[in-house]
Amino acid sequence: MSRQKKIAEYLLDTKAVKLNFDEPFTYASGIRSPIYCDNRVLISHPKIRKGIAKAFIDVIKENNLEFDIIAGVATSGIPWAAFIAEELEKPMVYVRSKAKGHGMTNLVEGEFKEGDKAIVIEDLISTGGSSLTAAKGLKEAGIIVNDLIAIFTYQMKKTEEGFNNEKINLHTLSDFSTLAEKAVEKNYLSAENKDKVLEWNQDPQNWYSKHYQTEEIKEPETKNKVLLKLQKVMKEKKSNLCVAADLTTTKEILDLVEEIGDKICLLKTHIDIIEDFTPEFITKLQKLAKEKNFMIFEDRKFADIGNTVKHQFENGIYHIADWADMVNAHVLPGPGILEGLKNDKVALILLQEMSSKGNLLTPDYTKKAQEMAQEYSNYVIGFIGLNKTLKDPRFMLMTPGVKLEKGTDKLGQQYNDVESAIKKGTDIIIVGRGIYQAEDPGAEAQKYQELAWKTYNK
Ligand code: 5IU
Repeated sequence: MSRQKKIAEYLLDTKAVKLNFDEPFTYASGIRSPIYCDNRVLISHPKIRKGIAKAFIDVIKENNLEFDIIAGVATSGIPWAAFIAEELEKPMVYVRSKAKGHGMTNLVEGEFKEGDKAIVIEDLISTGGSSLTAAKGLKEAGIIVNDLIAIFTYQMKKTEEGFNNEKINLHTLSDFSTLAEKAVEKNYLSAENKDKVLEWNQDPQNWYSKHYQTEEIKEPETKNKVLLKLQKVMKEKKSNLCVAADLTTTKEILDLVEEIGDKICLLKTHIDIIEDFTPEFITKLQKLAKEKNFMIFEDRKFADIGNTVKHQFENGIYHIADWADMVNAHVLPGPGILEGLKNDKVALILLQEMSSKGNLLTPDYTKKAQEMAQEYSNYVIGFIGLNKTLKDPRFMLMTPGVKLEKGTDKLGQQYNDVESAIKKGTDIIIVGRGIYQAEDPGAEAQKYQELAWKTYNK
């Protein structure tokens, strides 16, 4: 068996790499993929570990690679570099793909001389970005880098280009296409799905929608009135921007709305975070909504049994059903929650996905939420989510976790930029801190509005 196949077999046997076309994996970025890779498990299997270390050494010997030191990329490349350096009785260093945030900022740990030649050892190449950053770090430290060896590569288009630009030879012990072949041999993957799986690395962003689009549903004869109004407002104002007004006093919210009201189609509220709520606030907000032509979405995320949510929706201090144009709900409790929230004036938005790290909304859950929406399409007009996996004109997709630039916050929020959010099929972007924390929220809202509308209508 070829080395590439042998290593692919190791990866499949240890489940370091899994392939699944029927139920693709969801990455933290929201990208759906038929391949999931976590090579870190390999170090726990002594025999396989030995086989992989030997394969690394074979590559070094077969290619007559010249080197003085073995450099592991932190953290996953380090054990492999250690096994190799130990076997070859050579010095080892490791290199971070980013400098430490504070204090000593050594990129390269271990001893070396300027002009030393290093072979860089890595466990996985996805785009190659972090490996190349590490290689550049070594070069900046005066180390010569001509070769990098990794266990596995996704064989993305970008990868080759990046390595060529840096003039580094990339050697890999196995790769995506060999793994797919091996997976077919081992009946982990059907032959007919193999080609579809292999298309993934060509265009990861759009792969899922290409292969999993549910059938497109024709324009319905009647639509929910709230949905019709929302679509009308969007067209009139050329805006698919929803601002999340997560401020805690009525004055701050009303001031913000004065500034951004013209730019939005929808204002999202969290009524229960307001410290000085009074019914007059609602009157003022509704007046502004009328003047500035936007709708109000109370992000209440109902999640209880029908009887309880009915009270939470209609009664209590906030009487949400009297003023919101739409509210949202989790489908976790089952259809009873939608029964409890049925209302001819206030439309429902269901959570199909969330933007927060580690959330438990699996692809299967998403599908169930969509099925429930279709069953209750008189009342449900859309989803909160990141990917348009259901194309049905009765529903709009609204995406939170959007900023001008990608990033995260300290509490698990994961931001997409405006363009990627819309490319994933969203109809409305929801922006909170990106706008209300800006120095000039009005001007900032206008930026988001223009960019989102332009991208949406491309
Ligand atoms: N929100 C999310 N992610 C979700 C859901 C709701 O961020 O998955 I469901 C809400 C939380 C907040 C707003 O009110 O959207 C995003 O605010 P920032 O843009 O400030 O992160």
